[in-house]
Amino acid sequence: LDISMIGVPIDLGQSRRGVDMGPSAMRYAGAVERLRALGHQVMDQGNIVISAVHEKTSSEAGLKNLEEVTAATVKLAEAVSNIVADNHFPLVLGGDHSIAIGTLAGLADHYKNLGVIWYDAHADMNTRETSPSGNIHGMPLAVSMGLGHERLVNVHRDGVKIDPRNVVIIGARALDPGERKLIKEQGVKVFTMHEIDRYGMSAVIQQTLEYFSTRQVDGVHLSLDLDGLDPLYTPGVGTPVPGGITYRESHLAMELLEDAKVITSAEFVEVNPVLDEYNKTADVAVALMGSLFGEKLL
Ligand code: DIR
Ligand code: MN
Ligand code: MN
Ligand code: MN
Repeated sequence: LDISMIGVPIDLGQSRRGVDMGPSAMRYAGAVERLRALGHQVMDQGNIVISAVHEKTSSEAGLKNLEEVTAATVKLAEAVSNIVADNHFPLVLGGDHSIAIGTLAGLADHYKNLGVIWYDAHADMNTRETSPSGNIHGMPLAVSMGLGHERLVNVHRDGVKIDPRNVVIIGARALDPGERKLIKEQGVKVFTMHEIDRYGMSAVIQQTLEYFSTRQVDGVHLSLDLDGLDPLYTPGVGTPVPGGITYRESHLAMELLEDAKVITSAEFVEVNPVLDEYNKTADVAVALMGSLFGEKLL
């Protein structure tokens, strides 16, 4: 593959500082070298420039740092769209999960029926009205479905970027009341920890792939929030939730996705080295990239 890597050093979509260092942490953990060792061409495009300073950010009721997050996602959407136009694989390094608004907006230029795997402890389907926190990283999936503040919904191009019925959430275990309601209303498919425990990750991925095939998707984006894993394995995240996906289940998921050759873009988000134990979370992120891009033991 021709992989174009782009970092988005932003922590303004949530309330804990340090996740803006996620791209550095994953590069330091050897992301580029790991993928090159698998025979891929990797072009590291560096980071999107985030000009905001914390002392001077905007305030809008219920939407923290709306201006700055919007500006960053507009830039990212442009970059991602250009990467796909060049027939390269976009690999986005976060940054908090608000950046997915930009990634999905850029992808929407090229995919008309994109499938999305949202690997996360959370659904990220809040709106200003339902959000308990005002943190935009809890909103990107709703925004991409056209639900939320118009500034966010209209990033890069106006309106809806993805069809809710093309979205599969894996690993959910912390949902807000408004998110539960929206998941049902919008027809989003969710494999909570219950289904992962009950049927196993292998069956969950197989059902995901079968579902995408009935949906006739024209690509699949993997949006992987490191808090989808149990904090035992990825402690360096801002909103850890116990009872999560294991290290081994996560590798299996990546391996099965690689075997199926369906993933057309990916992002790894919420790595916060300030909260981490010796870069453990970035190491896991990069190891998962290895599996996703074809690493095999034998
Ligand atoms: C919570 C937390 N649902 C919120 N969301 C997180 O603030 O909207 N998403 N942590 O990754
Ligand atoms: Mn090229
Ligand atoms: Mn998330
Ligand atoms: Mn999360």
